[in-house]
Amino acid sequence: MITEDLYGRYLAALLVGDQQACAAIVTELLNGCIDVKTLYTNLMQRSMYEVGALWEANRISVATEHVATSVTEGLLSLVYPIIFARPHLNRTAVVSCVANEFHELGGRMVADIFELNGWHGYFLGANTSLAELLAMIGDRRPHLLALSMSTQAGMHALIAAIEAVRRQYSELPVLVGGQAFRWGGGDIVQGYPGVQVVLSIHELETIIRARTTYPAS
Ligand code: B12
Repeated sequence: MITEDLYGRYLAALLVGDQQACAAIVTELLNGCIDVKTLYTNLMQRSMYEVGALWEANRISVATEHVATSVTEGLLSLVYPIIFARPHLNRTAVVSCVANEFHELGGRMVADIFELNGWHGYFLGANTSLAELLAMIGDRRPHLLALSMSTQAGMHALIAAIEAVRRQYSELPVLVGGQAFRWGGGDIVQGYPGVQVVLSIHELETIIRARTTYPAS
């Protein structure tokens, strides 16, 4: 369980870039069998949002924010033994940020949630060009496409991606999410057929499970 005290200790360690202290806290939570979605949202996402607010208020430097991001990215590897142990069920998702979107932590977590649920979650990372995205879809023929957007400045690129995907892969369901939608814009993309705005990885997991065929036991 993530108590306020534990969260406070984690944030303090993150802000000074003490990855050993952060790793010890994450390991303790994983040993206590914390749900990965809870770990991602209530510890990592929450602390990175707080890092962003501190940076915006000029209370920490850009360098401190970069270190916190780098430490958080490294901590995801502690979850991978759990992810790698999950059997795969022959379902595939392509997960990507659109062109000019450099925030990649959320997208990586989304790919992990697919993997945790037995899907192959291919994460293309930050700033993926539309041509590369379309080529990967053609290559992997995913059952779902998930696009992540953190700033509303990315809306043009997102719309361009949705329109191109709709033209070339008319049946491919597209999920879009990320904190850009906290500030609106969901109605714009929701108007496209087969496109759904998904606001959290908890909601995402419900969608994944509804689209998974489990082997008879
Ligand atoms: C780290 C960071 C950066 C790093 C990113 C590095 C990296 N490797 O990712 C760098 C330095 C590149 C960066 C750059 C910029 N940033 Co920045 N950044 C952040 C920061 C501090 C943390 C981002 C993060 O990792 N969050 C944690 C993740 C886990 O949360 P998340 O992305 O929301 O993802 C979760 C959910 O949204 C969901 N999710 C995400 N995607 C999807 C997709 C689907 C399909 C689903 C279902 C769910 C889902 O799942 C995740 C887990 O729950 C945020 C602060 C914040 N509030 O997040 C600012 C923030 C996002 N940045 C901001 C800004 C302004 C910028 C810059 C414009 C700054 C500048 N002047 O250059 C540039 C833009 C660059 C670009 N073109 O993309 C603003 C955006 C404000 C706005 N209204 O748009 C923020 C909010 C900071 C702030 N408070 O002002 N940034």
